[in-house]
Amino acid sequence: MSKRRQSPDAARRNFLKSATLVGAATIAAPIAARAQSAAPRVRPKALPPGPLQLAAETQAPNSDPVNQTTSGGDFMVDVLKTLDIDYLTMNCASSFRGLHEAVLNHGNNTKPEIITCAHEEIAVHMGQGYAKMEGKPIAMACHGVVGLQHATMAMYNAWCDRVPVMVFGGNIMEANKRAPGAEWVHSGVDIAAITRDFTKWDDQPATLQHFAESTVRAYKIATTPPMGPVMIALDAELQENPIADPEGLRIPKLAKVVPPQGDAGALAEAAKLLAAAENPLIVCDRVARTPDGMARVVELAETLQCAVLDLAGRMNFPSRHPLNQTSRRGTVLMQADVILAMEVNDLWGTLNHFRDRIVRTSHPAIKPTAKVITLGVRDLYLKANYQDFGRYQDVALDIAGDAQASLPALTEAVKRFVDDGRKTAFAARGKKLAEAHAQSVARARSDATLGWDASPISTARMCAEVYAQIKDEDWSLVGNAIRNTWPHRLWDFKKPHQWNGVSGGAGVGYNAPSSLGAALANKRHGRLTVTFNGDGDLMFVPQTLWTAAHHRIPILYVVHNNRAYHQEYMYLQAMAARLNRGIENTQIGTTITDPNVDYATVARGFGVHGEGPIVDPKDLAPALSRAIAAVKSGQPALVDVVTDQR
Ligand SMILES: Cc1ncc(C[n+]2csc(CCOP(=O)(O)OP(=O)(O)O)c2C)c(N)n1
Ligand SMILES: [Mg+2]
Repeated sequence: MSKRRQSPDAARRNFLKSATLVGAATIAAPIAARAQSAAPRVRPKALPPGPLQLAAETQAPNSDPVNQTTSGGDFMVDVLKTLDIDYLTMNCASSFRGLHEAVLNHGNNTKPEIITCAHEEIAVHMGQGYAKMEGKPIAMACHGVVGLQHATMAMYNAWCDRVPVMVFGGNIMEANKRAPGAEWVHSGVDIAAITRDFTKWDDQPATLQHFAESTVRAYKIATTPPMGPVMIALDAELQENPIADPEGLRIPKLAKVVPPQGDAGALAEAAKLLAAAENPLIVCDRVARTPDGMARVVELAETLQCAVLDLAGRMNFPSRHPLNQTSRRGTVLMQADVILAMEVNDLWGTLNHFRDRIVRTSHPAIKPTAKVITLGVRDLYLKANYQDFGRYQDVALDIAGDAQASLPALTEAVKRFVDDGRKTAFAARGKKLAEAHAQSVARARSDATLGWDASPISTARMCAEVYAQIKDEDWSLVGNAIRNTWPHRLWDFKKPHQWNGVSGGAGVGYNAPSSLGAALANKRHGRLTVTFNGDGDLMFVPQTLWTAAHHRIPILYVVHNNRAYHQEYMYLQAMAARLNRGIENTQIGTTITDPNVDYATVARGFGVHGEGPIVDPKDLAPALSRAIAAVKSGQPALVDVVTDQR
């Protein structure tokens, strides 16, 4: 074990040994006598404990600690430390108690530091939000079988969003080692099986050396574009037992993975098409992996002076950049003669109009002659079962390669095709686009005033009031509520950390915990994290607020409280209207009323500063101001804003 830290925890282990010997000497004594002894290991509770609890509280474990100075978990922590993993989000469980104990006492609860979550879905979603903000994964640990079952929807969101999360699930591989009861029902032959359709890779190491190699491999696979969650099943005995052969263990080195760049010839061909086009269009979705990504998209767009349609899967393009034509989506798609679609998740869905309100119909959103070029890693790793790949779209040139990594070469190639004549034409095009952009911004400002004084409060006013109070801070808007609407139309997004995309799998319950994960990353950088949180989303995972308070993670939750699963409410109304049956009944099963939820009280119950419910728009600014003051002092805060729209 050449790379292992040399027993920084020897003192603890020695203490444990001597404490245990004291305990062992008392084992034969009657319980009553032991309870009176001068220094019981743990004071029993006032209520009569059950036999197992009594044994745990009054007796020392009777075997291992006497001789055991290391655990496999210690080595596992050493492996995690080499991967620079900042946090381990988890809900505690005996199937990974070996790892848990080692993180605390061998690893000193740093790198990783434990973040306690009250649901495994929260733990994975925190990892998803963190990775997109910080550019690297954290670890998540869960109980065998049942904890993993809770984790799965969030793993699916991370998979669809192409985000790396390292998931560790406890298991007891050897049947003869399982205690009757929970240890049997929480063990499996292959616990990762239920996650395999939405992870990039998984393994169940049988030895510590195997653990080291597979964990480093898992990290490498997870962080190589297209990224995704990975899963390691952790045998309990491997974690808990002493390290048999410390000198024989070696932690492999993680080499930095260089993302794949598109073929140079293909990029040159794309450049030629783009440079010659009358109305080239850049469509970007999950392009920016690092802070550099946005600058590279800007450089290409400015070189071409062309329209950019930002699908906002990441922070790809400044919202106020004159070439940003996202608000003119229909127009720029229809005008385009060459379209460069970069890391677009659903290309067909982007290039076609689809209606499902009456009967399902579709028609193209682009000209039949438009040439579509794709650049991305989207299709380099697909799985068959879950249909997250969308309908097949014809394209003229399909370049496999990480868009961010390929952009400098593409931009250089475009520059080679630009002579003075093209430059003049490009400048004229850019000028027209800038004018159209300015008009869009003016229209957004005027649209936002519609129903300005209405109560319940309009979403436009809610967003504008929040922006008015944070715009001079180093803000970061995260989460997926109100995606790509008012904030992107009204706010000045220009820094890489000001947005981190959406859920991926549209699994509700993403917003609250992924935003907290992003806030955990932002905390280190002193940024003010804000999220608009759907009430339906918050009802899935309200206990996220406790984690925010417990770990002192500053974040402003603005609850977009339309007292409904409003999207579904609208779908149901359309369905009833289609059948001419009236919409009177459609609030049944779709609204969150009777009783109305008082989220400010819920927040306070979890130790979070709570404001609201805000019904009158004039009460909003003072409530936000108090909440933001709390956030700036390092606390989480929530403002419940009663709205009536999506
Ligand atoms: C896990 C899960 N359950 C159900 C749905 C269906 N669904 C889609 S949007 C939505 C409403 C979410 O409510 P809220 O967060 O309040 O957003 P709103 O539509 O009201 O803006 C639901 C239930 C889903 N996408 N994911
Ligand atoms: Mg709602």
